[in-house]
Amino acid sequence: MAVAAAAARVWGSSRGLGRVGLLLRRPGARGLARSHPQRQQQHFSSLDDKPQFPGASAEFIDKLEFIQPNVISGIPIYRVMDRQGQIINPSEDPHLPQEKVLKFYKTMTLLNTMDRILYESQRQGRISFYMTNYGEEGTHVGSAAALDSTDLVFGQYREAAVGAAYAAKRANANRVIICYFGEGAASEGDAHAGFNFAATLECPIIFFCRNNGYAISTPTSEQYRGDGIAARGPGYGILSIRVDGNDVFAVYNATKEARRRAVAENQPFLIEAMTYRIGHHSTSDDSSAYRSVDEVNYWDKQDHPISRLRHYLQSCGWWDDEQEKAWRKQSRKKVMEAFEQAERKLKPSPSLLFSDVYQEMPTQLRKQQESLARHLQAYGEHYPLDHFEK
Ligand SMILES: Cc1ncc(C[n+]2csc(CCOP(=O)(O)OP(=O)(O)O)c2C)c(N)n1
Ligand SMILES: [Mg+2]
Repeated sequence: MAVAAAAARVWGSSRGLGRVGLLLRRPGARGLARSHPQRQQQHFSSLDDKPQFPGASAEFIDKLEFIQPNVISGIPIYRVMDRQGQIINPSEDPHLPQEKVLKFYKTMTLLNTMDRILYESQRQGRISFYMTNYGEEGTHVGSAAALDSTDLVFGQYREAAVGAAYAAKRANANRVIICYFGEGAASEGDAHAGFNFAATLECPIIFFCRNNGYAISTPTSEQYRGDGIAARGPGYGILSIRVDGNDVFAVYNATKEARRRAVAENQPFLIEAMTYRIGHHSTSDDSSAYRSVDEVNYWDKQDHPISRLRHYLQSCGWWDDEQEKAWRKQSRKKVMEAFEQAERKLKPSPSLLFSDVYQEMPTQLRKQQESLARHLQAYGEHYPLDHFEK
């Protein structure tokens, strides 16, 4: 509760005190927030109440004092289930039907199986590159399950999503845009521009940051100095929350509520899901060079999103060891079949390298296309061209 109290003090609000509940925190205490200055006039009872500068509602002080960076710190982490899969606060239980929770579990474990098989395939030289999702299954599945089928999803590393959200707002499309990115990507200039555009243009977007502790080999301690990514939201005037990303229900509740409000109120939301990247960054990385096996084992064995949900399912009597065994076998078969089917397909034609970017091909690109054609003409026998579509 000390953390909740500290957070309430920092955010200048007493809401949320006394219970750990889903509370998307309203940024700052700006009196004029969300009211457009040209549309709405403020009436002041005395000259002292009047903000002296446009763009800030501040009191004057007569003592030189720099604001400590830790003024916004210790943002609490919203969770619904504990590590044993028990619901902590019954009023936060999403009360999802058995069928839906089983779908969560099966999707999370299928992703796990897919990771294992595709990672091995890369090692065997059957595919060129792969990135696993180990440990982050709760963030993917919990957030996706809270969206509508017409919502637009921008996958990792595509921080230009704000434009699509603005278009959706103008079209009055009743849809939300969700943009996924890592805590490393949040350091890019584009992320900051995106936050500011979304806030000022009042766009229906969810910025969903998966804070998994690392950006390739860079740990969060070297990535930023503030209190994570959620702490940046208030600076941009964005409603923000930090959730336990290993708790699929917490992720689901937060995304669902952010989605509902983003559409209803035309405003952006920032969700920071705390999780841990158990796998290497990608098949080109060896994470033993920069972190200990003990650290990885801790998250794998002590706080894993899949085991947490499995505990929940078992305590409801909805899942047992027999079902687990059968499903593991079935999911492996499913992935293997899809993989073999995909392997039999011809590779896309090299000509597609040059299409779908420009309506009219620029000279430089045309030159490259001609150069590739000449190259294949001369050295075609070194390429398995019969493996490619024409
Ligand atoms: C502009 C840019 N700089 C660097 C890279 C190389 N790069 C690819 S992934 C990555 C790390 C991203 O980390 P994070 O955003 O935390 O996502 P995670 O891999 O942890 O999911 C980097 C630096 C890139 N793709 N683009
Ligand atoms: Mg990361």
